[in-house]
Amino acid sequence: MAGDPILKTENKGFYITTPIYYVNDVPHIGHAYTTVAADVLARFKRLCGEKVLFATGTDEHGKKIQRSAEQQGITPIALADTVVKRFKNAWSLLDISNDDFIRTTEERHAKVVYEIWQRMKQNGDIYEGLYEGWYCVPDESYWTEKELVNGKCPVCGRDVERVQEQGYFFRLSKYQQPLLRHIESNPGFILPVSRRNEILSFVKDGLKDLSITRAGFEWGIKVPDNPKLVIYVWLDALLNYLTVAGFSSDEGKFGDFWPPSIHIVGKDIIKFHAVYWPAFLMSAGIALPEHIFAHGWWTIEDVKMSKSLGNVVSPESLVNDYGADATRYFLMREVPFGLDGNFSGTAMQTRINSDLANDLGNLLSRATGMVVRFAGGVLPVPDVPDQFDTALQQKAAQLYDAYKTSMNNLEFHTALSVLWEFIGEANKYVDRTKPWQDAKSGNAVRLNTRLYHTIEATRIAAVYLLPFMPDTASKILNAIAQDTKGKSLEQLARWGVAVPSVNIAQAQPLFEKKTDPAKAGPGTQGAGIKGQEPPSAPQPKIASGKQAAQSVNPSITPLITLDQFKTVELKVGTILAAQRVEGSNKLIKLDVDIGERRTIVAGIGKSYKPEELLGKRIIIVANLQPAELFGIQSQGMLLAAGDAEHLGLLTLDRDAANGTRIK
Ligand code: ME8
Repeated sequence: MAGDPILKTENKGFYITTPIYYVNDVPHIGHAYTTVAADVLARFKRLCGEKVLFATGTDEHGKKIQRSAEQQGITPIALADTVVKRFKNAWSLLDISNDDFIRTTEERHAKVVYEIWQRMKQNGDIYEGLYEGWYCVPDESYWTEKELVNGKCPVCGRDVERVQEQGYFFRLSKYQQPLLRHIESNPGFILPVSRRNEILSFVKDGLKDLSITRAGFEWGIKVPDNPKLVIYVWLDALLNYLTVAGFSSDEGKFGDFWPPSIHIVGKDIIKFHAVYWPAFLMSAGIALPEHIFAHGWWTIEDVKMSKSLGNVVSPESLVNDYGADATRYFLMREVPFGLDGNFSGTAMQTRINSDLANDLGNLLSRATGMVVRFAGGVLPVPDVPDQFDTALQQKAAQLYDAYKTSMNNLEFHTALSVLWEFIGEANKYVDRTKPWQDAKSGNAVRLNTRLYHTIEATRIAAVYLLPFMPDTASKILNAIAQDTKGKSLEQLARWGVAVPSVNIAQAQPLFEKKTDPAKAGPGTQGAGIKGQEPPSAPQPKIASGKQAAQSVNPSITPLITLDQFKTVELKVGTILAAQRVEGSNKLIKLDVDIGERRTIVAGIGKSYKPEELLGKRIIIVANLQPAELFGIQSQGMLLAAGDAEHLGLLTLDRDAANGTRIK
């Protein structure tokens, strides 16, 4: 990439944050994504020798948490305490190296909130007033009548509540122009560019003052001098970033780390971070963060993740099924950071088998194996390099710039892709130079150089892997008896750092290949049942977009009566036309005759080519509510069984007219 990278090495510490997650729900793959990305960056910066403060935590106040606790018959703090354990456990399983874990119910945080409230008030930015409008509890956000879509929250589509309450407002409108100027003169402030444009147009449209208190419930930080009101949970939550940095408690730390180098958030909460947060900071006279990066959204097997669909993938199940490092690798490699992603068990399995077990695993295995077989398990001292050796050295030198620039541009997938090109080159080096022939012919000079170069390339690959797969990288370095102590990336990336004459044994395989089709599916949590294991064998499933994720564990599927079954209208149909849905590798749009014409979008694209489907007699659920997939309305779903790549369509073994109802 041309030009300066986004993240620069500066004269201050590198302060990186994730959002603080709500405690009404347990952690899932979405939270894991943000947290792993932040962790990768934090580890990278530490490896570069920078001083890092990396924080995550939990957002524990507000109506949503209070309501969730009430529904479970426990106090909000009891709920928070339980869920915090789940988050901390998930982050420990995923090897997250956070320096702080902030909870907004901590005393240190309340102090900061009070201090900022006073500053904003002194600046004349807080005034009393009546808020009248709508409130979305799941998103903890205010909406005007005009902003609602069909009377629902424009962001999450859920019900909103009418609110009419006396409270306090923040003069957000006063900061419209200063904010606009800041965004315009700092192109890297909001990233990626699509989000920057979105926020620019939002701010240009005008900013209304923001209600910053809520009445009628208890669970929050009380407004100073008016304890009947609690401070709006987003004001409370955003200030966590100040608390962590030691604002008004640890001047030295604050001086070292403020302003934040980067806030990593999901695109769902960019408005809060790129509009409200900087305005609060301007009002309090505090420097603004350098970058706010909003990443994309993950779906599961092309379906939106939701508790009601029972397709929520937990970090625990991912680690259990695939291991921490493979999960971290998949999340960072599969999707360019900033774009939406899709989790699929099959894609995960492919990454493990091809990238990790084959490419990386093979390199370590042959590097150590050759030292054992041809050099008695002692790493030889290299001799003068020939053209093959220097070519490999040059690839390693080029990797340094490409990797570092990608990392500083938050292009994690590119960093991994250039690293894998290098791993590929190292494997090719062995294939081309055939050290076993030198062993056979007794050419010790050449052999020693080849063995050293193969180990050195393996070491360098492991160094670059450290931020992404810390455990695997350490295993590799241990296997080749090399360490990284006290050295920065720049020093470690240099050719020739591997210490010769060390003892090396044949390394154990790093990754087992996954061949179990049952593991190809994501480890979903059963609807409402936390931590339930996924079914151990492929279940019959309904192969249409949104509904595909409803294949649930049989042990949690309740029995139904015949009358209930009869409410499902199953009909015979014939496929008249089929074409792939652009942008999806799984979905096929079908034109089906069931006595009338229906468009059906089905997730069968990995098992069937469109042309194979023409004329097929199929069974469809005809009275399903239409669902929109990739902008196409699907008017029913077809029945199929098997895992994503081996689906079989349910069909008839005797003829029946199109539209015949199945009894
Ligand atoms: O919003 N794909 O907390 P939250 C990718 N407490 N990322 C996802 C995701 C998905 N499907 N689902 C969630 C809050 N995330 C507030 C934040 S910060 C001061 C307060 C990630 O528990 C993503 O990072 O709803 C998103 O922004 C965050 O979880 C929302 O977490």
